[in-house]
Amino acid sequence: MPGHADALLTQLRRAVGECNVLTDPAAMEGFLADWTGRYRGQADAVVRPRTTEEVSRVVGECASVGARICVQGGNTGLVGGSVPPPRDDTGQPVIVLSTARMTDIDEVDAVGRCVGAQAGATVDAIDGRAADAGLAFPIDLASRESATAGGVVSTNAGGIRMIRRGNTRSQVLGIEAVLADGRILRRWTSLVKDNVGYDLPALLAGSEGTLAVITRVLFKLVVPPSAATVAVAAVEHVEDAIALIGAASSRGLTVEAAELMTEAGIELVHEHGQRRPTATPAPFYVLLEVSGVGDIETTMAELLDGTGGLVDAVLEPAPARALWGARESHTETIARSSTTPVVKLDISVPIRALPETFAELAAVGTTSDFPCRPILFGHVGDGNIHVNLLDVPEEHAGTVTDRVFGIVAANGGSISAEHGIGRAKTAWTHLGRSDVDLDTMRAVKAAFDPQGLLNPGVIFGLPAP
Ligand code: 2HG
Ligand code: ZN
Repeated sequence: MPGHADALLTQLRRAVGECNVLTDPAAMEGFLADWTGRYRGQADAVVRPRTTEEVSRVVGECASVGARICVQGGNTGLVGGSVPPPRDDTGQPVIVLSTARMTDIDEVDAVGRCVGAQAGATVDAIDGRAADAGLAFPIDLASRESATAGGVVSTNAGGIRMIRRGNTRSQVLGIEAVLADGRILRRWTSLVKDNVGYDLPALLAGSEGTLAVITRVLFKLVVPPSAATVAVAAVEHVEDAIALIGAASSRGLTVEAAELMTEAGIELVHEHGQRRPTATPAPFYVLLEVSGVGDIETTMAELLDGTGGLVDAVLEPAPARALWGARESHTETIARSSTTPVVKLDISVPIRALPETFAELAAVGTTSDFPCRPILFGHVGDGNIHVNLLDVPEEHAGTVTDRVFGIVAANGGSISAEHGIGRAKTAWTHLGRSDVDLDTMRAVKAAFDPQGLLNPGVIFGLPAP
């Protein structure tokens, strides 16, 4: 570590306290590797501020010596965006700025239907606070107990309620963030109409820690549905699942969630202790959570009766945790079942292209020159499929990713639906954005972070050595 890094550490200890600057390799270990085990980086220290002011001091000290900062929330992102780069050719110190101690959640504003939370507050904790006030947090995802406010905003996470409520960006009313020079940017208003200039909170949402360090977020809250029911239909074709979702909307039901799974995924989670959703297996399973007025169970049962390709079905009042459990345990079970780090791709295509794309993606396992087990599942109502490829030999990870993204691009889709680009997909951004678009994004990055200190390598890749 260069000499000026020692001076930096001294300043960081002054800013956040001795015990919140970790330099011991064993203590830092968990902050340097991501949840998937695929991405691992190096850092000189892990710094754990408690307040926005401390973050400001940390970032200011780093800026003064050109130190790089990797921002980390729950570290359960799936694209390597929350761990430092594997190498640093600049010779500058690298720190991980963990928001783990920034967990405060404000009192709910029940009239304005919003709540402020520090970046490290988990989705689950924010939802709990909202529930105490008779409201709900409109963002929900399987990793709710680890995903943080800062993490879901900086990745513009989608999740299981996106079909109903929109993405995370659209739930953000206000934001507080520390800029790359240490100044604090605060847009904090519960006004839903406020058109004074650029929408900077919307820009920071989805910027993956490359533009500023998000420290606090003012989120919208919603009124939860008074009654909801969960159906799982085991069907022959992807088309049948899509038709059922459309039919539910047409009958006046509100679709709260719509998730697709395959027999391969259900069989796997069943082997690991989950209940099979239906007694009879089928190639596909669609989980539909609907709300509405009147007898929604009868309406849903009628819709299931009329569903083409239906093999079996089950209906339970929400929250129907066992039905959701089969869906939500996919990620962890897949991670435990692969002999190599799972190649995790998160794509979306127009709904009309889903059946064809799904078939092409499922065939990647059999058309590859090496054995590989695809398990596909995801937020079918949003056209979003999580392509998980198990047992891919590490040296073939790039080739198989190329193949999947080629299929997605040919079907008019996106190579990153909701997980972001991180470090994982920097080589493929040209498939989703033109040169002009990418140049404009680089210009925005340069305006916010002229020294390139924040999450170097994320979204844009590292400069060639
Ligand atoms: C989900 O929808 C997450 O459960 C994770 O986005 C997806 O593991 C995955 O590929
Ligand atoms: Zn997802």
